[in-house]
Amino acid sequence: MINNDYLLDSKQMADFVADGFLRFDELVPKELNETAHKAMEDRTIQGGRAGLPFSQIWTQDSPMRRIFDMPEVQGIVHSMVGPDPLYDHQAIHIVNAGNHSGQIWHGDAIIDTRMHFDIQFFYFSHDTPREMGGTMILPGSHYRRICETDIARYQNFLGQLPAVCKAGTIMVVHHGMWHCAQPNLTDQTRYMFKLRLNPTVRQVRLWNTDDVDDPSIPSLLSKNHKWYGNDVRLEFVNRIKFWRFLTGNEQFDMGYWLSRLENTPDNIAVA
Ligand SMILES: O=C(O)CCC(=O)C(=O)O
Ligand SMILES: [Fe+2]
Repeated sequence: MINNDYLLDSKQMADFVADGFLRFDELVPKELNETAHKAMEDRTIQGGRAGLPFSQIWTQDSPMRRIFDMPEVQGIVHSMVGPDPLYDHQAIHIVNAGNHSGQIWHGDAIIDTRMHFDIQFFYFSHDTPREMGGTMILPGSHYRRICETDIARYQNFLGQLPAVCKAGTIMVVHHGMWHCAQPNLTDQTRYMFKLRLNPTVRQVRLWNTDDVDDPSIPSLLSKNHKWYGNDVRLEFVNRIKFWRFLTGNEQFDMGYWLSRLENTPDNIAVA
């Protein structure tokens, strides 16, 4: 049973709903980062078959098992995809030293319009300064469901965010997030460990909901990432729908955005 102290809170979930990601700086301790980094260099990290219970994937002594068994990481997993998620896939993403070209912008899937969502962890075992890249993400892109490289013609977006970070940083992103690897101008190989998990339970109120009625939630859900121009109202509606899905509160609105669209009276006027 997960300790409530490690679950995410409603403000963090609201940020995830608006931005499509959460970032936890220097979460993993130094010794584990070094062990994981070495295992990535030596290619000794085993994977597993897609669709198996996540708990069955790594042996107890695997550095990845040790990292993902940390109560802080378990808390993130539980809050997003529940107690017994499925393993989807993992990848050790490498950008070679002196690789001056970046990856094209993409999503990691075909068009996937589920309200239910998978999560992808990006784990950085070593310091990742800007000249080493740091996976670029586009906050707020997760509702624009694309097929893989549909967006590849774009080079840069207003508000794009490189994961420039210290060793031990973990990001968790919604499966719809647009992202791409960056050039590595250093003389060191850049590693990023990615793990995708699927839920096995309805994703409703899996986090610590003590603060679910916090007055700051509507403003957290009202962020404007600006790259979508004047379409922020569309994003409000997407977020309200997702917040309703996550909380089970079918009445939730901020302002009158979704309620207006739902106003389709059936009663016939009588004289
Ligand atoms: O290496 C990275 O930073 C991202 C890689 C990636 O997103 C991919 O290959 O799908
Ligand atoms: Fe990717």
